[in-house]
Amino acid sequence: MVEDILSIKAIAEEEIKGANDLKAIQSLRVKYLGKKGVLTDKIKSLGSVPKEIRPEYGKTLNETKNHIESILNQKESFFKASELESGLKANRIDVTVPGNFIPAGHKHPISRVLDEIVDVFSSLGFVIEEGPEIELDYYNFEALNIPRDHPARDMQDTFYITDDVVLRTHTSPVQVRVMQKNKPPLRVIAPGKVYRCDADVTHTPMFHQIEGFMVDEHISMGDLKGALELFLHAIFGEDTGVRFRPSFFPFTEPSAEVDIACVMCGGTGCRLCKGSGWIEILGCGMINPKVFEMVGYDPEKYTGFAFGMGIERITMLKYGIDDLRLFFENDKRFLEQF
Ligand code: 2NM
Repeated sequence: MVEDILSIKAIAEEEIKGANDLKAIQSLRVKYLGKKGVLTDKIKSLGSVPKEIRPEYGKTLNETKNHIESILNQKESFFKASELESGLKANRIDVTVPGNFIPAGHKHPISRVLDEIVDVFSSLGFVIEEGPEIELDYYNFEALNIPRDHPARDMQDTFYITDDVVLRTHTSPVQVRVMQKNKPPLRVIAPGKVYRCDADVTHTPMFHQIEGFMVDEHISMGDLKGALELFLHAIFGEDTGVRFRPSFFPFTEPSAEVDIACVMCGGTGCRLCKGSGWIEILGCGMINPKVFEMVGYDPEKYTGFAFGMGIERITMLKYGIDDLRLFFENDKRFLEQF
């Protein structure tokens, strides 16, 4: 009987020796040590072994079981280690290979400056409003006190879609729409694309504008000056000279144009400022009472200031860009500098 066990042991050793992968080891483990395994069966039937040989038989059985278990474990850990090693070899990572280059985009300089302008006015409590680029003649002109015979209405300047519909020539119609819908007090900026039938070295048919206005009781020209001086100092530097000159717009009265000290010569006179030392930067004024009447505000009760500027122009002056066309060519060598 003991011989039976020893021959099982010999066969098992032979089979384990011949196993050449993890799977084979696993099925041999089941065959000998599993629930219904060869050695397990023998252990279960230990009770029916004659008493006289039972101690020796049991001892041999137990030693054989431990021995088989131990050589199975040995071989299993050998296969596991070599499997891990070949896996590592196959999936080796070469950390010296250069990474994949993901080209990051750039904010267009126009967007950058627009964001900066919006930040300054936001800090003064202004909110952003937007409106349609295809606009009714009424909002673009009529409600802004620009009569039918005004030069700004010439076919040369305005893209007409029909007699009553135009591509907006400024963002003022946004302000009119806001006033029509809301009561003062109001502080609003309206950024966006505007269109003029004009194209040469210094004009493109589409450009960007930002206009703003503030309406309440007792708003004065002093409020206008304070807000615009703060704004220009924030964009061009605290030491930049600022001056207001009388001007004319149909939608404001009085109206002014605002100059900053020349960004190139600082005021001594050069090619950029044509010797004057000053650069025109924006238009502004106190909103014309006729505009208030048009939107249903009482001009005796409310006053307000408004202003407008071209973003391309501000961007050119701020960054020393001398050619408008650079904004529209999308040459990465240009855009990457901002
Ligand atoms: C400018 C200059 C002066 C302006 C006026 C208005 C409105 F709708 F409130 F009347 N919005 N924008 C304005 C005033 C715009 O641009 C050079």
